[in-house]
Amino acid sequence: MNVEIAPEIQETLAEGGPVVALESTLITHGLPRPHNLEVARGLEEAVRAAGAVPATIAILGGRIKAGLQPEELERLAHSDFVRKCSRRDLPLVVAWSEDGATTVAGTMMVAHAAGIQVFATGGIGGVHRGHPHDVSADLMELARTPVTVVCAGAKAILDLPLTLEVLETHGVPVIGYQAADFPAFYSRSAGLPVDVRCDTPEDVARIIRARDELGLSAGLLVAAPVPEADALSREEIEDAIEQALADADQRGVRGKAVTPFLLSRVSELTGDASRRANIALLHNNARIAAEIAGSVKRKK
Ligand code: PSU
Ligand code: MN
Repeated sequence: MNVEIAPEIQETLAEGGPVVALESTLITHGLPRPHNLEVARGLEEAVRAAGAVPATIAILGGRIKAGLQPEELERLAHSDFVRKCSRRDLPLVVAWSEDGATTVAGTMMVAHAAGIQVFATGGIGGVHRGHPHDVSADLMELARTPVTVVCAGAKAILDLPLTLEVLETHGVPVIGYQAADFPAFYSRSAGLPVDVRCDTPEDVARIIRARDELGLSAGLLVAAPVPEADALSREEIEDAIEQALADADQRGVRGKAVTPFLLSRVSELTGDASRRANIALLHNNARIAAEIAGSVKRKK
């Protein structure tokens, strides 16, 4: 895969310095304007503040990029014509010279091709509730691409027990970051255990190195709960989720449109509180990913 890597990122990688990949679907399909651009910029700053270089990943005019110029980030945030790109969609945007925003799966592919080992996002895709055959390509990508993804779990719009089962089947270790339970995005616990708890970036770096020494090709999922101050309770969010799921079924929303529909409906129904939680967990994950990237590089 031919990736256009921004000069600052190229230099950092060449020196063996820490780089953190950031996804772009959350900018185009995950958050409403104008918060999307603010958050995209804020996450880049959060990565820098924690000592790493951010690499926001997207496709512009069919060119796959790691690291965007400020005007490129603005173009994505303002446009209505950006294709949501998972593994399946990449050849389509490239062939058609379109703009594309990468999901967790798409971002992992590009990050790996660029030599970036750590990636921060909000929530991964998973198995959809009531639609167990709608399984996000994010899970399959975690099965095959050795990138460490820092997230706040998966949103409770998904079937979290089935999501963890699929990760287990595909050999993806799930690490709780300073937590023994898998988080549920807006809330700190899904009431499901993780495979191992890590309390420091060094702990995670040890697992990354062991995975590499064993020659395993799966990714790692690092799940960090949303910071306490901005967390919502399961009960607070559950009614909105039930409503959003019913609306999606009633309107016949299918395929790649399901996740963006549910995200925007839940956010409409819950307002500021869910958006605050979303932004807080994104910043938290960006910082943790930068610390892990630093730790992986230091021990080499
Ligand atoms: N979860 C969120 N916010 C998001 C997404 C998931 O809380 O923006 C996006 C991510 O880019 C993720 C994608 O990779 O949705 C999953 O979509 P799908 O279910 O179509 O695979
Ligand atoms: Mn889906």
